[in-house]
Amino acid sequence: MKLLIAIVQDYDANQLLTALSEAGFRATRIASSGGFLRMGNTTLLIGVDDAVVHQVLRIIEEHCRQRTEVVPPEIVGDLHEWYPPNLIEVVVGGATVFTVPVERFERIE
Ligand code: 2BA
Repeated sequence: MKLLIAIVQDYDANQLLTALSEAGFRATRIASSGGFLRMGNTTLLIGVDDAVVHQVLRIIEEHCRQRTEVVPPEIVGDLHEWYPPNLIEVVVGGATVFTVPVERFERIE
């Protein structure tokens, strides 16, 4: 079994969760924020059998896309001196996914 830790943009999270659920995968949604932009994003914990990891990755690819975000001036600090405020951009996403081996999994009923 693997635990997929997927960090996605908030814009994509609902559609992605719907698609995962429709495909029969369980997921846990955690509200998170990026360490660089300090903007909200969504972290999904998805526990799946090894054989279907690629299916989950494909669903993530289908529902998460790259976007350009403006870096808030207060975040860039000294860069202010070289760039006009509000014009520093970074490309974010589609998704950052960690695939972690699961030693043990139990659902207590
Ligand atoms: P943030 O940390 O807010 O980063 C947002 C975007 O800013 C990144 O997009 C990247 O394009 C840029 N960026 C991040 N750190 C940077 C730096 N030190 N210098 C220049 N640009 C930088 P993504 O790479 O697509 O990452 C999207 C979000 O995924 C991140 O939000 C963070 O929450 C998470 N993430 C990405 N890589 C990670 C990692 N190695 N470990 C943990 N979380 C990660």
